[in-house]
Amino acid sequence: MTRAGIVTVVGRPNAGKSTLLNRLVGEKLAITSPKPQSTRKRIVGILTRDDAQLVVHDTPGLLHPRYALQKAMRSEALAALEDADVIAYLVDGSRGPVEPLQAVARLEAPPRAPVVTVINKADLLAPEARLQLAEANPSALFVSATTGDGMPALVDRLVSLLPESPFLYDAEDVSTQHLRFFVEELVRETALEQLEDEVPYSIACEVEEFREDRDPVYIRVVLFVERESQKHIVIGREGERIRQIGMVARTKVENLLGQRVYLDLWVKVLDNWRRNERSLKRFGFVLPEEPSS
Ligand SMILES: Nc1nc2c(ncn2[C@@H]2O[C@H](COP(=O)(O)OP(=O)(O)OP(=O)(O)O)[C@@H](O)[C@H]2O)c(=O)[nH]1
Ligand SMILES: [Mg+2]
Repeated sequence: MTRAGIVTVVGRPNAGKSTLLNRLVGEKLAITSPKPQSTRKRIVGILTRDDAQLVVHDTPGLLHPRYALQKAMRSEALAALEDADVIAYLVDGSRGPVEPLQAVARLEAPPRAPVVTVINKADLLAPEARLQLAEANPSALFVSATTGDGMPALVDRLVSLLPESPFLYDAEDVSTQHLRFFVEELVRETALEQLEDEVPYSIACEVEEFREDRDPVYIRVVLFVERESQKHIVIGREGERIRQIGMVARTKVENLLGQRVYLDLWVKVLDNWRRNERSLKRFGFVLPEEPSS
C-alpha cells in the first residue's frame, strides 16, 4: 500500500519554509526572500515517488499579528496545521536554541498531527553549534534547504509518518494552484527584491488579464499599494523602477510558462488595504472569526 497525505511546513518567518517546499518538489513554486514575511498564503506543492505522495503545504511565518493582513496570515498557518497529517516544524538553526512549536505558534493544545522538528540552514552551523543543537533535540533532523543536504532522510521520515492511502493527485501534478496565482507571486517577489522598507510589504498583486491565445502571452498585473507616495516610489523616476521590476518578473514568468510573455504592469492605490477587511477578502485572504464575546 502506498502512503499519502498533507505535510504542513510551519515555523517562524524567514526559517526557510518556502525554500524547503521548492527543494522538496524540485520546482520553484513558492517565492523566497531574505526579507521576512514573504509568504502570505498557503502554497501547495506535490512530491510523488513510487511508494508515497507528499502534499506539502508551505505557510506564512508564525508571528504575533499586528494588523488584519497578519491576522489572516496567522489564521492560514493555523488552518494548515489543522489540515496536516504530518507537521514539519522548520527552525533556523543559526538563530540559537529550538523553541517548542506550541510556544512559537501560541497554541493552547499540542497539534493533532505528529511533529518532525527540522533544523534548517545547517550549512551555516559550526560543528560545535550543530552538536549542541543535536544534543538538545535528539530526534530533530538537520537539513539545508539551499544545498539540499539532508533531504532524503527528511523525506523518508515524513513518509514514515503519513497514513496508508492511495495517491491524492496525479503523479505528474506539482501543485493544485492556478498559474495566475504564481504569476502574481513572481511579480510580488520581484518587488520584494527591488524595493526597501515598508514599500514591498504594501504591495498586493492581481492578474487582471491573462491572454494565452496570444504570442507573446499577454498578462496584465496590477500592483496595489496603500498610499499615493508609495505609488511614486514603485513607478520610480520616469518609470524606471517599474520597468526594472517588469523586466525581471517577465523572465521569471516566461520560465514558469515556457512561453514568451508580454507583462504589462500597472500601479494603483487601494487605501490601507492591509488593514481593510473588504480589500483583504478581494485578494482572497480569510480573516479569522472574532470571538463574539
Ligand atoms: N544559508 C541558508 N539560507 C537559507 C536556507 N534556507 C533558506 N535560506 C534563506 O533564508 C531566507 C528565507 O527563506 P524563505 O524560504 O523565504 O523563508 P520562509 O520561512 O519561507 O519565510 P517567510 O515566508 O517570510 O515566513 C532566504 O534568503 C533563503 O535563501 C538554508 O538552508 N541555508
Ligand atoms: Mg515563505
